[in-house]
Parts: sequence; C-alpha cells; structure tokens
Amino acid sequence: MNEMAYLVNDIIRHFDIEFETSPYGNGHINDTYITGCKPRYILQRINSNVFKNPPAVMENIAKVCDFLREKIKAEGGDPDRETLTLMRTVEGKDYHKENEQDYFRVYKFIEDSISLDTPENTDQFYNAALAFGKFQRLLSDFPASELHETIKDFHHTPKRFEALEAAIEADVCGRRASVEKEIEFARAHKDMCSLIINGIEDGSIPLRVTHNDTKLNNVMLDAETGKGLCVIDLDTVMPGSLLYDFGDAIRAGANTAAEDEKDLDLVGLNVDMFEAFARGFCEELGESFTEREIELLATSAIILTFECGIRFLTDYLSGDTYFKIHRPEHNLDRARDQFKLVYDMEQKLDEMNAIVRKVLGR
Ligand code: ADP
Ligand code: GN1
Ligand code: MG
Repeated sequence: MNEMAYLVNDIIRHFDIEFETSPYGNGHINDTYITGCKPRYILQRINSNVFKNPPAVMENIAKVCDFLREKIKAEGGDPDRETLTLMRTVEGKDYHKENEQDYFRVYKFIEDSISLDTPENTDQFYNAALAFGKFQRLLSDFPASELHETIKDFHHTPKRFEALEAAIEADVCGRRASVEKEIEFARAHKDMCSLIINGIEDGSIPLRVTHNDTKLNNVMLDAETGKGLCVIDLDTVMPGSLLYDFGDAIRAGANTAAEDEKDLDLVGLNVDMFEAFARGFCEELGESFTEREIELLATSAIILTFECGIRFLTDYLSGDTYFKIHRPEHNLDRARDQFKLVYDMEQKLDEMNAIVRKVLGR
C-alpha cells in the first residue's frame, strides 16, 4: 500500500466509516476513492492546487445540495438518489482538513447507476441533457450571490487566452518549438473568445446558476432505465451562462472519439449526438432562452471546445500542473483533439444551427 492509500484509509475514520478504499473514476481534478462494502461511499481529496479555497467549495456544495434536496422532494423525486449526499465527520463538519493542503469529503455512493466517458447511444446523451437542464432549472431561484467563485474567471475565455500567451512567453519546459502549429491555430481563433463574455456584459446573455463542468461522466444515469439520475461534481457550480453548460457538454459527449484520441482522423462532431443533447436541453430550458442565447447555442460548443483546447495547451506548456495526465504528452494530445473538434464543428456550424432551430420549433 502506498503512502496515499494509508492516508486515505486513516482519513476515512474521521467519517466513522471503516472500510478499505480503492481509487475510482476518471476525473481529471480530484483524487477519488470508493469504499469496499455496502453501503458504499465516495471519498475525495479536493485538489487544492486547483481550488485555492476548499472550505468555500464545500460551503457552496452543502448549500446547493440542501437546496436541491428540498426542490426534488417538492417535485416528488427521491433526494437520496437524485442529488449528492454529503457525509459529516465525527466532529460534525462537511469535510475533514488533514493539513493545509489536504481536504477530504465523503459522499454517499449512488448505487445502481453508471457514469460514462462517452455516450453509447443518443438516448443516453438525450437523458444526460435532460438531467443537466433540470439541474439548472431547479437552481433557477437559488440565491446566486451566496455562491463563492471557486475558480476565478473559470469560463472567461479571453483570460484563458491571455494565460496561454503567458505560458507561450514563459515556455518553462522548453516545449514551445514543438507546438508552433497549435499556437498558430489558437491565435487564428482568438476573436471567438469574447462572444459569450460580451453578451454577459451587454446584458443579452443572463447570468444563471450553472454547473460549468457538464462532461458526461459528471452525471449519473440510472443503470436500469438509463434515465438521468443525479448531476455530480459540483465544485464549479457558480453564476455563469447556460451556454457554458451546453457547449461543454457537446464538447465532451458529441465527439466521435475520446477526448485524448491521438488519431485525429477519428475526431469530429457526431451530429446525431449534438441533436440528441440539444433536444433534451431545450426541452428543459428552451422557454427561458433569450434571443442571443439561441443565436449562440451551436457556436457555444465551438467556443467551449476551443477554451478547453487552449487550457490543455497552456497546461502542456506549463509542465502539466493542472490536469491529471497518464502519459507524457497527454495534455498535448488532448489539445490537438479539441482543436480538431473545433475545426470539424466549424464545417458543420450551419447544420448545427439548423438543428437548434428545429428542436426549438422555429
Ligand atoms: P473530478 O472533479 O476529479 O472529476 P468527480 O466528482 O467528477 O471528480 O468524481 C470522479 C468520478 O467518480 C465521477 O465521474 C463518477 O464516475 C464517480 N463518482 C463521484 N461521485 C460519485 C457518487 N456520489 N456516486 C457514484 N459515483 C460517483
Ligand atoms: C475537468 O473534473 P473533471 O474531470 O470533471 C475540468 C473541466 C474540463 C475537463 C476536461 C475544475 O473536469 O473544466 O473541461 O476536465 N474541471 C476543472 O475534461 O477544471
Ligand atoms: Mg468530474
């Protein structure tokens, strides 16, 4: 057993849970473990390099979960399965602080559910869209001013671009020369960065309480029915644009290949998946869309994919300090994959816009 495994098995005692744990899931950010026997739990070490203020993250999550619990009850749902349940420590807290950088939390494991990195069929993606849409609808009257900004300027794409330029300039690992083509691609797309932010600033795109990290493996689907069950990974729930949630979900789930596929010929937009997600998301939220949101819905998939691509490239140039990697050029492979997806969506934008109009009945 390595040092971390010992630490985790010790930490779990603060939550009065005595089972062995093993690493779990495919998240890029936190360290996630599952306990061995039923009832099972998810133990996470919050990534304090990414989340500079873990207590603020936990305050957000506790409030959001309490709020959702009441809403789900009122709608006749089962809050124990349809929202995350935080376990308290023996000291009565929502998290355990081991030392300055190691913060741990425990959730009830949602049994009889699945989370997928890629949808196997359009029904699953449609169901995920309903779940993410419902999540946002249920939070539509959440007091947004009570939420901490857990990562500053998380989806401020122009600032993400500035961070890329700074990483190119600093070139701390001497990797710049090997990514000139990717830098050129990024610079040629700089103009698209400000489209959503401009809309927020001029009021044509309202701020809502959004999830901000809507990749498919952040929603649990019911193992038996395949229906969307519970939206998880609530670390980045903050005021934002619904375009962030739509665009990022398409980026992650409507790619014909994995996010880190090296064979770029396999990477592109699956238009049927795009339509399935658009249908579900619009069913839940379409009535509340503004004109500008509708205009930018399809384009948001390109912007969010581009943003993620430049984040991966920035991390590659900076020495892989943010996203977990499992091979030396992992972040570079991810960046190339995202840029290829951007390129393919640009070719298909008219078709994507036509689908948006069709599902909205316009
Ligand atoms: P990260 O921030 O690193 O992405 P997540 O909170 O998304 O971490 O958790 C990683 C994975 O663990 C999820 O994709 C999901 O498969 C699984 N998971 C997390 N919480 C639960 C839960 N309460 N029940 C079942 N599975 C969970
Ligand atoms: C991270 O935590 P996870 O794996 O669900 C990242 C997202 C990226 C995504 C790319 C807090 O999501 O913003 O879009 O990786 N989360 C954070 O796969 O940075
Ligand atoms: Mg996650």
